[in-house]
Amino acid sequence: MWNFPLFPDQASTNAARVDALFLFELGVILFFTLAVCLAIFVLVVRFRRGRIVDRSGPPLEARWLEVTWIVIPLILSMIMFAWSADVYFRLYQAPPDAAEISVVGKQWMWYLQHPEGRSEINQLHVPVGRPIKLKMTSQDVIHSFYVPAFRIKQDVLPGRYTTLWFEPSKVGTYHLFCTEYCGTSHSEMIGTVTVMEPAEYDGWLAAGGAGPSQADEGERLFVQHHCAGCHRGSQVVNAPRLEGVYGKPVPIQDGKEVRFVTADDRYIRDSILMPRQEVVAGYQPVMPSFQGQISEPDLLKIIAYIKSLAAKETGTVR
Ligand code: HEC
Ligand SMILES: [Cu+2]
Repeated sequence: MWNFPLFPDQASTNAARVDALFLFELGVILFFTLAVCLAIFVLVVRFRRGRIVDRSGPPLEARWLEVTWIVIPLILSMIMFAWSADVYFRLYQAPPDAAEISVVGKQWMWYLQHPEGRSEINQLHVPVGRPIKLKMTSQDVIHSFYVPAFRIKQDVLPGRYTTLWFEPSKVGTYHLFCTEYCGTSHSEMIGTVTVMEPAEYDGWLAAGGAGPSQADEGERLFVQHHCAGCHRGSQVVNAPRLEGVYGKPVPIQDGKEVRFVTADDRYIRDSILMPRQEVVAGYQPVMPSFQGQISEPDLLKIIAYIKSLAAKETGTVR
């Protein structure tokens, strides 16, 4: 038989929801397009020049008609609004237990790193049935991460983190595309997502060797860039300790005012690259900027390390 699929595989938990909404909207559009075309055709034929029909006394008011063309579109658009809002929230709110994978786009490839430390280029391996959250940024221009089989797509921007999540529901290999024109070899910025059985996936991770985790690599960088010299209880510089800071509100000196900012990925990234922008209340702005000295993948590792410190918030002195 012919193999001419109109839709890519439905390989994530949300794929069928996206398709159902799409088909509903397509159906509404087709119905009204056909209805309008049919009406035009009938009227053109019926009232064509030279045809003898009653053209006298056109009705000037028809309340039932006006009510119909207001109420039906109103109901239809409200259904579309509520339905797509529901799909939107499902697509953009990652469950809290999602495993976080880092993604860096650059001309012209994708670099990905798993929390366990294993990294990949233009390939992503994930276990079936587990929610995955991608934390994405770009090293140069705007890219866009697109996996049609999962029905997900998100711009990847330099200087900012965007996220995307999915739960693969079907074992297989799927296309990964960059879908934002990003220069000469944009068309080659493609890859694959391989969805595996959990046991197989664990084997795949283990096959990467028992290397350091992403957070452990971050700790090594933290020492290498002399962050530790100031941030682990220096005698010379008064710098805040970073244990437990991740995810918490931090007091920022803003002129004479103090405002609170949540220590999320964005905040930590900016603290490293633009330390003068948000200075922690009670501290001197002595931290040097690391702009241009730490690559995007390394920044993600350092953030993973600082985040891991939040987990073991025991106040242990290192
Ligand atoms: C010369 C000492 C020094 C070095 C080196 C240094 N920092 Fe800092 N850092 C500070 C000081 C002082 C502050 C508080 C004032 C401010 O916000 O700028 C700070 C603030 C921060 C904050 C915000 C902390 C909070 O409680 O909100 C983060 C995150 C941070 N540094 C990470 C790093 C990382 C990562 C490195 C290494 C790449 C590093 N720092 C290197 C002195 C330093
Ligand atoms: Cu690209």
